[in-house]
Amino acid sequence: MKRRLSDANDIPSPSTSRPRHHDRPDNAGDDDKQLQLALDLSRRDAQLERMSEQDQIQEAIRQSMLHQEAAAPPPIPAAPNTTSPRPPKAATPLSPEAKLQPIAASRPIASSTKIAPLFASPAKAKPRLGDHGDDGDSRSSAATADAIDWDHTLLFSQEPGRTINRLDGSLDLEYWPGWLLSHPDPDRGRKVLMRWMLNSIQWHRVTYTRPGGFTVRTPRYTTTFGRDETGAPDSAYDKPPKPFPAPLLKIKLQVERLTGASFNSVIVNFYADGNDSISYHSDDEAFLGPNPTIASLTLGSSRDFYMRRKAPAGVDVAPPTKPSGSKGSGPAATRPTEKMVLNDGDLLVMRGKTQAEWEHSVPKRAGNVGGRINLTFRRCVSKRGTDNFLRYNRGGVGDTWRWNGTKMVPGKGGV
Ligand SMILES: O=C(O)CCC(=O)C(=O)O
Repeated sequence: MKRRLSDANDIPSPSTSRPRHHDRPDNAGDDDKQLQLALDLSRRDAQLERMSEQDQIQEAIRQSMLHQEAAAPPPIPAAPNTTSPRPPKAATPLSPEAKLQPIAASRPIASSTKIAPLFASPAKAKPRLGDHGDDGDSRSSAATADAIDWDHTLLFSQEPGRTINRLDGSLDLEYWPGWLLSHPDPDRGRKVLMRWMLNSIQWHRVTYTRPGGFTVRTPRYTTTFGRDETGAPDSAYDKPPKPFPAPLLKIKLQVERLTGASFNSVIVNFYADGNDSISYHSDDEAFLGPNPTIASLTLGSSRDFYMRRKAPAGVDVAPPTKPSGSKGSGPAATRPTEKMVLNDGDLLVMRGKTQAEWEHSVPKRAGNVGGRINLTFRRCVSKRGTDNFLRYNRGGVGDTWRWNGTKMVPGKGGV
């Protein structure tokens, strides 16, 4: 099924995808070649850093999808696995129909010729990041992004991803469990990144009015960085878009290298506890272009991630009639579902027809569920989309929040 854009403003810009990371030479094994590779890689990294700066200037906020928050289901008991460090692979329950294949041919190679050890072993129990009470000590609160060790072999897994394909590409996922590694030094890796985000971001709890007049309070903390590439000035937007902060830009570049996709915006969600959620929706608005690739990175506590097809197996999903996309139809019990648990450091890429044909959600959970941050990288193709992202992730005048080292409190400030 081919989706048409229903809004003349929503013309996708030409693809700017960068070459996939696996195009680079593999480890040759002898010293000279290793040295040459290291030089090439450091040149390439320097180039990426320059691109980062340009991106910081040029990128503008993209639009967020109109999340449908109203029909949040009641909480059910939390999955037993809600703490980090993550348990080994058991975390990805796939239904029997799912085909799980290593993607050997497209395996990305991080920017080192060394094979990175997986430093995910729970050497000593550490408190969960984002869990209330965790970040109360001054050292954690003072965590700065400068402490992060960006050595690719230490921060990013070089394990191959897995493809998850259901119903002949209707659901089309690529999944890297534990992609963002736990670092041998807990003060230099993904935990610091999470602390930095908690402490540095100006969070919003957006309230908006749905057609029909009822008010929705978004059940999680959000913000958004980046913008479409239409070149519209800040003054053209409802709110000035914010550029990517440097640490998120670095993560974005790594996700782009890994996936071959190109992103210009990120939505940041903070689920403070099991009561925070996002209900079933799809990121299929016209302002994301047809068949958008969405890359979703999890930090902190594990949460269930549910997907549900918009129509029963064998029934075509109707194309959206509105630029705001489409919801599923028909009894949910007749529609195929996919249930995963997303853990600390997991990267899930949704691509192809996934947004057109499936919805996804992070349901509420009862019990002691720690904090989780989710970054979803997207590519917004119109100014209208950027305004949408701003409205639904940074809207809500006066409803701004800060992390005080222990919990979220009303307050202003931060990126
Ligand atoms: O938190 C997640 O994993 C999902 C977030 C999401 O679906 C969204 O921001 O659209």
